[in-house]
Formats: sequence, structure tokens, C-alpha cells
Amino acid sequence: APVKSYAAVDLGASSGRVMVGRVGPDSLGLTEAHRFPNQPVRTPEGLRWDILALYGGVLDGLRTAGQVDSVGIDSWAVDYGLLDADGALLGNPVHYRDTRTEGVAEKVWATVPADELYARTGLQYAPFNTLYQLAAARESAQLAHAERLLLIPDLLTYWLTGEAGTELTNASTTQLIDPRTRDWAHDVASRLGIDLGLFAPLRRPGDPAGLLRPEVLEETGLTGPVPVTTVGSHDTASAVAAVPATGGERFAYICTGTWSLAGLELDAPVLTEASRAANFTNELGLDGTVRYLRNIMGLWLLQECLRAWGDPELTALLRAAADVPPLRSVVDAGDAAFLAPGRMPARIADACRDSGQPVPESPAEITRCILDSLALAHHRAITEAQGLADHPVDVVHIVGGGTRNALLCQLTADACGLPVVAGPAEAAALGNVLVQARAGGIVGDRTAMRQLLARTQPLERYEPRGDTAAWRAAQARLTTR
Ligand code: LFR
Repeated sequence: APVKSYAAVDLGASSGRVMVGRVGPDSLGLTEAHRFPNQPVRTPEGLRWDILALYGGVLDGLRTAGQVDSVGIDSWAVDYGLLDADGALLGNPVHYRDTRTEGVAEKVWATVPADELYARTGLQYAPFNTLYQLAAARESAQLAHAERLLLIPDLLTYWLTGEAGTELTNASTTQLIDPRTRDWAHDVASRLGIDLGLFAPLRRPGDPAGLLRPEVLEETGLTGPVPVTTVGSHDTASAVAAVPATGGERFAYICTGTWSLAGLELDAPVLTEASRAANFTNELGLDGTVRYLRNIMGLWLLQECLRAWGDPELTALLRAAADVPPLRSVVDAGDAAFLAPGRMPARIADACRDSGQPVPESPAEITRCILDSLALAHHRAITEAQGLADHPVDVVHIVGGGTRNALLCQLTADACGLPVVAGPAEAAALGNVLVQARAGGIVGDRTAMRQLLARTQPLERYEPRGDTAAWRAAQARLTTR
């Protein structure tokens, strides 16, 4: 049976990687070719992505990966680069944690009220949605000179192939897509004076995205033609595609990494007022599915603390955190107050103090507070999603980097009162690889992709330990304040 090789470029907020997936009808292996840091830079204008370093990392990774049958790219969502009429990049892409969008949403809502915006686009409120970024940039010289807007994976694809497109799953995070028609929300854009002509034509996971340019082949030592395949270019779309759910399972998922994205895979969006009030988002997944989920601050809280503490050894810290008494103090891990970088241990301590709870002091105590808080937020999102979508579940799948954090997985099972199946850790890269393999005819439909994952990937199961009363009490402390 044929085995094919696919390079998956997967860019996260703190690191990028180029992985090589080898896929056969009954086999799936993934190896890391290259991993490189993603270090945003504070320039005089604000927080910017170092896009050239990322592109350099992609080229290095492809060189290390060696000959592959195709390449696919996914990254975090919402951010973009602007190109001028010559196709040259105008400035460094702005980081979604940059402060330029502060106070912008209110101005947008004066033109298109928040409830109308939700009914049309199904997108959660987040200050960094592309729509608000474009509104913030409205008067800028850069936008005035722009002829093209390319989301980050589309920009890198353009640099690799010379072909411009807008991948749909990622486009759904711009807040300019109607999740029912899966096409642009023309009325929303025109009312806000956003020129949809900036966007290249939509393309969908599985569509061809061009061939590596001759210069790229030369630079990476690959022999052409090497096609680039459109994948679920939003990393969360790729990660959800790699949830190893088997057949008839009724499941929720949590994609863990810098963010925790917790929710359900649905056939249709939920656009009710209750859903808006609960701030659930309807992003698009593979094959017309809807990723109905909530953004939770995620391991960002811990990453920022680790940075403040000078990067102590994580294994020892998690062991110490496991010994801290549970649920002493919890914070709202969904709170946008934690969005910006910096001073994270102090900000968490402040939140505990302000809510009249014991103030965690040592790194172990703060770490435990973060993990308890995340587990609580996971439970809350999954419970509310089931109610709002009328879609009950029996099991929670955790995928992504957080699956390596056994304490977080166990606490999530405890808080949810449901079994947790953890893995794969490299879900986004695997989803990326499998969509390429599907386009190449090696695997069948979405169910077949998931069954292949369930058969081949190491998974860990966590049973709930039954102390639900303590979790409900902790939840009540947060919500009644
Ligand atoms: C996760 C993610 C989330 C998105 C956030 C910002 O990496 O893509 O899904 O809300 O980053 O783009």
C-alpha cells in the first residue's frame, strides 16, 4: 500500500513547527522536522509579529523535512498582512494582543449593533476579531495603500507559491463571513465601509493552493513540482479535525495550547441571543461543520507566569502544584483582563484578592490556581454549549499541547464529571496532514480520518474522581461575585 509524506507547517503563538506526516491506508506517523520560536516584537508602533523570522523558519523546516508529496499551512487566526499594488508586504502584521483595538468595538456597534452582528456572523465578541482590527486601522496610511489582505497562513502560502487565496475556516474568524451561507457577509462589510475586494477569492480545505516557486525549491533543496494544499488553515480547525472521536461518540472537545478552545462540532450555527450573551462563537470547520466554542485564556496564563519567574523547570512545578490543596482560590479564566502580556502572577493575585479569596503566593500555589481555574472554565463552557446547542455529550476530548499536562487533564475530568480522552498533542499538525492525505486520496472522509487517529495515536484516559460538590461551590464563588 502507498505511504505518502506531507509537510505540515503549524504556527502557534509561541512557536512554529514543520512536521512530517507519513500516511498510509492504515498508518499515520508524525515526526518533527523543525521547531522555532515565535517571538513577537514591541516596536514603537506596537506589538508586531516577526513574519520574516516565521517565513525563514518555514523554509528551514521544509529543507529539513526533505522531499514531500505536498505542503499545508495552518496558524493562529484573525491576523493578516497587507500587500501593496506590487504585491509587497506593507509593514509587519499586527499582533492580536496589540492594544489598537481597545474601545473600537463600541464604535463598530454604533453602526452595526452587537446583536445584529452576531445574528449575521455568529462570531463571539473578541476585541481582536479582524473586523475590529480593520476598524481600528481605518484611517491608517497603510490600509489606504493596501490592495490585498492575506491572513497569516494565506500570506505564507502566497510567498511559497505566488498564488493568493483566502482559506474559509480562517476567514470565518474575521467576523465578515455568514456561517449559514459560508460566504462573505456583504451587508456587514459595506455598512462598516470594509472593502471585501481586499480579500483574495475563498478556497476550502482540500483545494490546491499552487506549487512551490522555483526559488523556494532551490532554497529548500526540494525537487518540483511540490504542491501546496489548502488545509483547515485556522489551527483550531485543523485541531478539531484531529479529535480522535470514534463513530457514534457524542463528544465535546477542548483544544489546549496558548488558548483553550472548548466546545462542540455542529452541523449548523447557533445564532440565538442566549448564545450571544454567553459569548459562544460559530467558526467554520471542515466539510461545512461549525466549531461552536468559547475562547478561554488557556495555558497563556501559565506561560506568562513562567516567563515572569524566569522559566523554572515545569515538571517539578506541576508536581508541586498537584500537592497544593485544591480550589483554594480560582479566577475567571475567560476574563479578557488577562489578554495582554506582562505581570501575570501579580494580576492573578490581584484577581483573587479582589474576589475575597486567599491570595496564592508561591509559584506552585499560583500554578494550582491557574489549573483549577482552567478546569472550571472548561466545565462551564462545555456545560453551557450543550445547553445552548441542545447537544448532550458523554466524553470530552482534549487535544493539543495541554494534553502533556496530566494535572490539567485530570482536573478537567473532575470538574466536568465526564471521562476525558487526552491526545494527540500535535492535533493541529495531524489535522493539517490528514486533510492533505484526504486530498491525495489516501484517507476517506472525516470519520475515516478520526478512526485512523484513534487506531494509531497514543491516547490517555482520565476518569472523573467524583468530587463534584467542591467544583460547583468554586464555580458559585466566581459567578455570584
Ligand atoms: C488558537 C487561536 C484561536 C484564536 C486565537 C487568536 O491558536 O487560533 O482559535 O481565537 O488563536 O487567533
